[in-house]
Amino acid sequence: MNLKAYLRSRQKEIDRALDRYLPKVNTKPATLHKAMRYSLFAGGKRLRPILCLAAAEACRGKIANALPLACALECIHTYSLVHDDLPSMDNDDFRRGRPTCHKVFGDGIAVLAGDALLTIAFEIVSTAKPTPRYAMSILLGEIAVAAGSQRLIAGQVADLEAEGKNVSRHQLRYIHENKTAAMLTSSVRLGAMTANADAKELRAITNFGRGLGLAFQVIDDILDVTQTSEILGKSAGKDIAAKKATYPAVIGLNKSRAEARRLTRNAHDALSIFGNGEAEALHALANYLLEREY
Ligand code: GRG
Repeated sequence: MNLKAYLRSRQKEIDRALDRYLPKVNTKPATLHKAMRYSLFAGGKRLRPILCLAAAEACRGKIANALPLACALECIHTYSLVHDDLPSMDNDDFRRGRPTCHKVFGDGIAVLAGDALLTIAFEIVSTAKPTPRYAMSILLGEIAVAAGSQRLIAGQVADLEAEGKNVSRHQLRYIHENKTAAMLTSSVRLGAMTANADAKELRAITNFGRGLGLAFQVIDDILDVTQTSEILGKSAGKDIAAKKATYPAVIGLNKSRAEARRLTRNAHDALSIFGNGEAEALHALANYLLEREY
């Protein structure tokens, strides 16, 4: 498949849908809506929504039915980046190739833009079409748990508390599984749910998401030490500067690369139940994430 064209077309589709879901810039309070849109349309890769749509496709679902979940995932992801960049957290000036939300709108509006992006995600989910196996309560529960105090936020807490400390490989895995892999796993699970996946398909998609989600963060850690800020669109080398718990810091660069390859192989293997090219896009996305440069 032509992955470049596939990614471009999916990104456009997701951007159009996000534009429909978000209040316009001049809607009162205009500063808030401007700030939400500034961060949401800053040029993110749209990985979580694209994975959600690809999982729906693998389970023979309709893209239109997965789009609300895909957009909700991107809103939550963007909120987490806006808050992560705040001076009280990672204190970053640069994200998605431009100044961070708080640098442009101030800390107060950036906090509120993050809050509003998180909240609107649930409003968007409420417009989704449930399927016979997955009621609205299941869809809402899935995304709330992934973004909640025992997953995304738990990972962020553990990450903050690990700064400057020697962490074990076990603790590092806990951080990555929660801070990064949980949302990526839920992205593919939600896509599968909108396609009314059966238990076997959902299990396969979940295992794919876990492998890919962990591999994604190992690669992110590697890129932080091997790439420039210009290519990443965010400040490179921050992990070392902030004494962050990362794979290269704990097991070294070569072993980290081998671990990313091993986890990606596991992700591919999990898809073996799908036939007739159904999971072609998921396979291609896993390879792309392993080879990516930013
Ligand atoms: C504030 C609750 C809260 C959580 C923050 C997202 C996050 C957790 C921290 C940001 C730093 C970091 C390394 C997060 C891990 C996830 C990750 C690699 C995010 C970047 O995702 P990409 O590469 O970004 O998909 P784009 O900009 O392309 O969407």
